[in-house]
Amino acid sequence: MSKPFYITTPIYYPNAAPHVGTAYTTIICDVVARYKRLVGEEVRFMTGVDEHGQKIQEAAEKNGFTPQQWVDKMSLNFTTLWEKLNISNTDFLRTTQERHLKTVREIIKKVHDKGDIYRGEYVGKYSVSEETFVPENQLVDGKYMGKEVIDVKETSYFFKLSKYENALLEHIEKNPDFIKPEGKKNEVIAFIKQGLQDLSISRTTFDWGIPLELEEGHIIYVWFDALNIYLTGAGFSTDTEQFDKFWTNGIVNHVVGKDILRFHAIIWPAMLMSAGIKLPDTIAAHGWWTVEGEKMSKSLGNVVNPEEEVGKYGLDAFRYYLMREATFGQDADYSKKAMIQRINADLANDLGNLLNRTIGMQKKYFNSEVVLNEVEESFDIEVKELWKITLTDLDKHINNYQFSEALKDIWKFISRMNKYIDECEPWKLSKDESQKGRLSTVMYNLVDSLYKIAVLISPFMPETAQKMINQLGLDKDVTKLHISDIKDWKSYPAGNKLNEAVPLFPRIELEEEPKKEYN
Ligand code: MET
Repeated sequence: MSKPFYITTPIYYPNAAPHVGTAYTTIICDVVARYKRLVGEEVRFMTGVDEHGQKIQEAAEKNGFTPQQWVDKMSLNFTTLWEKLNISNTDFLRTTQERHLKTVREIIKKVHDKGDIYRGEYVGKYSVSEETFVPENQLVDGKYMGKEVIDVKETSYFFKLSKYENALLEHIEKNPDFIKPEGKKNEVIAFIKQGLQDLSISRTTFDWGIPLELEEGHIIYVWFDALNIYLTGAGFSTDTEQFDKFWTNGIVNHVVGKDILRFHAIIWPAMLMSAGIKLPDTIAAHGWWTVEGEKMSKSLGNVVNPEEEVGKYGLDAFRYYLMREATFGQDADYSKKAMIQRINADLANDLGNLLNRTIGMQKKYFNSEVVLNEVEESFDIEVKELWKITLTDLDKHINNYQFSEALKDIWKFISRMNKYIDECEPWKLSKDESQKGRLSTVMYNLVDSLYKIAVLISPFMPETAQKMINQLGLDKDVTKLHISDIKDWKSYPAGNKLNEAVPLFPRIELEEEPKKEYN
């Protein structure tokens, strides 16, 4: 029996609307969650928002709201977007929820009881936009990640992060899946080896946060509050049985952007070690999106709005593009031209045509009825072999967060089936009465392969998969299928009838690039 699976997105700061990067992280988790359900695992999938801290308080004030009003309003941008993007999360958490406050209080108590919290003074720089304390050596021209920093001098409680240096290195070394991909893992190791400083975990110069019970006037540093949300989401403060099932005895995966990997791969595991709680199994860090070759930024006005993109290209094309275009862990470029090329070549052409041609021929030759005779030829053996490989490799790819590779392999199979049509030439077979058996075999194989393809793409493109299942005349809910339904050849019920073909993805004409004028 496989273990229960728990996957999390970071909790996003709700002070800005979600952009393509936020959508990407969440879609990654959705694809993995859907895939895990498909292979029969019990899945919890949480996302949410990070509502405390100086950044939120300042934004609220600037906009004339109280912090609570502000986050109540802004967090709706996330819940509505996730619905539009067909995200199958099982929970949506906010750090202002009572169940989370309970978790944080309990964790602080455990860490304090362990002797890992002490009182001191923080003197140094702080980046409000990143909500992080910044050591002098990380400043470039007095700025951190291109943004202003402020001077902070305040009494503060500290967490003994430095104490966990060796334990962290040892854990990373012993658990090769702990940080993915490899390159990012090496960066974390190098960072720890430079030496870790204790972490300031309380602030006193503003009040939008969870009070630290150790001393009046201190609120908990936003990251020391927010990271605990992963425990809250597994039921830490509300449902011990569920927590044991999904956290202690399950598989826990956190997906994060590369900019917040250090918080997750250093601070978070150290907190858990201190509190005596099992560490997550995998922290997977993805890269950033540039837009048409440029850094995405508000000042450049090129921030990609996921909702608009979905309006232009359709939801599943958007999901497909993000997952296909980026090599996990590396930066990728969001470009209109590449998007249109993928839609036309991969979706309309390769996938759409395979479905259309098959349904069309089945109608013409067999009045849409899928008949099974077994008149095999060598091409059939080849495609069946490829099918087996596709299925095994897909599992490896998804477990390694290699979505682009996973899709490439599915598309290799799609292309192989398109080639199969050309090799088998059903239009010729149909002219020869003695080839009727062979013709029905060829057509059956095509239909069966489409059923399989629909199931394999369902984690990536759930709506498209459902449309395919419907056109294939199957009365099934694609989210309820199990991979074993399509594992073997001949999974399509012979004798069944196909429905009418409806194009899945209309082709998009790429407008001419506007010509540059020179004087
Ligand atoms: N709010 C943080 C961010 O968006 C993530 C916190 S995850 C515990 O960068």
